Formats: sequence, structure tokens, C-alpha cells
Amino acid sequence: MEEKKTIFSGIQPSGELTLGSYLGAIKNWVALADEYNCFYCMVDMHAITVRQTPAELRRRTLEQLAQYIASGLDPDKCTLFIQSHVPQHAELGWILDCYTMFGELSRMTQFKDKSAKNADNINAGLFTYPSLMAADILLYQTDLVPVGSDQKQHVELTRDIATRFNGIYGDVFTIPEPYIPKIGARIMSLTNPENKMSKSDKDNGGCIYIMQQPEEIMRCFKRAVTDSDTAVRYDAENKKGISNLMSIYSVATGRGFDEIEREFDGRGYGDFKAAVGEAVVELLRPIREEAERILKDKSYLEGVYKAGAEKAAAVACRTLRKVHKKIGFVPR
Ligand code: ATP
Ligand code: LTN
Repeated sequence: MEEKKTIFSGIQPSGELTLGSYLGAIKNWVALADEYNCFYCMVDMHAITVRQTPAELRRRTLEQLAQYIASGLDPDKCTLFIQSHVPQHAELGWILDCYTMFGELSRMTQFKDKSAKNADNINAGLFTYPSLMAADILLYQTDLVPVGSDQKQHVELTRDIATRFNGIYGDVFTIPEPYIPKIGARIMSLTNPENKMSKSDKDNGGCIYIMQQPEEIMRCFKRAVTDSDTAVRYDAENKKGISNLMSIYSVATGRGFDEIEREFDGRGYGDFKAAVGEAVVELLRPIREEAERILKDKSYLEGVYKAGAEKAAAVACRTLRKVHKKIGFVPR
């Protein structure tokens, strides 16, 4: 039997998980889980590139794990772990810093965005973030990285770093491919459809959270920004709000844009916004309920992340040993 290919992906526990991360990333993680050997991570080391409140970081890391499991990731089949529990990430991260160029890091749009948002804390970690992300991916000899479109640039840099390293030392790393959904790769804020829906943004009402109560979700969708037209029609340029709602509805229900346009022909925005809200409520309800249940069982969660770190470390150590040997470190 052919060996399964490998997937790696991670999310920062820097805020509550959003509908954007669910549709852009987690939904695909679940869809691909049976076919691949999967590593899914809570990237707490990435999260501290922006200042975090310690108790909240701890709480959100565990909540995120519960939400991964509740979304359908089976801890017996996928490796679910916390990044800081596998020290090889930091070790390879440092090494890859030495194979990543200042100019490359300066071009990363996430660095530019986050520097603008955190002007009082543009730390070195924020700048070198992509080489730590490259380490995350390359440690597991990853073939596929399912992410939203905002992370494409980081995966491409990972490929460049791996290709550069392999060019010097021979085939050490598998070159990974990004896996980006056709619809849902960039869910926009409901209040400001020019901006990505993002968990660390505090724009009231623009962001839907996986753990949000149905009434609040409905309220956010009813207030979603649209346009002065009345037709439910996909036009990503001129009807950003409606097109965003159509993407959400499409991924939540599996219906195509044509079908949605027909369904709401002549019905106006009010009906449509309520329907999107209801579809999202029903999509998230089982995940929220299951996550709430799992969260009560702290010892179960501890068992999952400890076993996950052990499985991850076994693979990570193998790659790191190979890297050490290639670059000329004396074996430990
Ligand atoms: P932060 O605000 O802390 O940067 P975020 O909300 O942008 O966080 P991430 O942790 O950066 O979320 O992203 C987690 C995963 O979800 C990534 O794969 C990312 O590409 C994807 N993702 C995040 N937001 C969206 C979105 N609005 N639409 C589609 N995919 C998204
Ligand atoms: N940079 C990503 C989070 C992240 C990641 C990764 C995603 C860190 N390491 C490895 C995929 C693979 C983000 O900000 N969403």
C-alpha cells in the first residue's frame, strides 16, 4: 500500500476561533483527514509575537483543541498538539532563520499589517515569524498545507527556504504545496467587507465566532453591510458585502452561486441575510455544543495534547537530526 501523504496546519490561539478560520482552514482539515497523515497544531509560539494575556492564552489554547476535535478531527487518527510542547519547532526555527533573507521577510504582507496594528511592539519574533512557520511545516516532511488565502505567501516562502536548503545540502525537506479552498479562502468582515474577518480585530459585529450563541450570530448577519442595490448577485468587485455573504452561504449549504441567485431572485436582502444567518447557526451549532462538552473534561484534553506532542516529537526529531548532520553540528 502506498504511504499516506502528510498534512500540517496550525492556528494561533490569539483570539476566539472565527467562522473565517473554520471555512478557510479547519473545514478542509476535516475533509482531508482520512486521506492524509495529519498534524494539526495550536501555534502558541506564533501567538506571542503579539502581546497576550497569559491566562487567556492558556484558556484559548485548550478551547482551540476542543474546537478542533468538535469540528470532527479524531485525535486517534490525527496528531493534535501544542507547538511549544515540541521544542524542535524552536530549534529548527532558529536554523531556518539563518537560511531566510531579510529582504524576503520584509516583503511579507502579514508582517506589514501586524506592524501597523502593533506599532509599539514590532518585535524580532513578528519579523521572523515566517521562518518559524517554515519550521512547523518542514519538520513533518509535509506535502500539503491547508490554509486560507492570506497564508499563501508564507507557504510560498516556506517552499523557497526548503528549496534553498535542499540546493545546498541535498534532499532534506519535502517541498510543500498550499491547499486553498476555491470558495471561502478569504471571508470578509460583516461590518467592513473590505477587511478580512479576523479573530484579533475588535470590530463589533463584523466577526462570527465558532462558540457564539445563535441569537448573536443572527443579529450580526441581520446587520451585515450590503449595498444600495436589491439583487442577490455575485460581483466580487462592486458588491463585496453580498458576495461575501454568498460565499459563506455557499460553503455552509454546498449550493453554487447560480443556485443561490435563483433561490433569492426577487426576495431582497432581508430574507437573504436571515437565511445566511440560519445556515451558519446550524453549521456551528453541533461544533459549539460538542466543544462545550469536551471542554468540561480537562483530563481528556490533557491526554490528547500529551499523546499528540509525543507523536509529533518522534517525527520532528528525525528531521532535525538529519538537518543537524547536514549542516555540520556534532551529534548529541
Ligand atoms: P489573527 O487575527 O490573530 O491574525 P486570524 O483570525 O487571521 O488571526 P489565523 O490564526 O491567522 O486567523 O488563521 C487561521 C487559519 O484560518 C489560517 O489558515 C488562515 O488562512 C485561515 N483564515 C483566517 N481568517 C480567515 C478568513 N477570514 N477567511 C478565510 N480563511 C481565514
Ligand atoms: N501563520 C499562520 C499560522 C501558522 C501556520 C503554521 C499555518 C503557523 N504555523 C504552519 C499553516 C502551517 C497564521 O497566521 N494563520
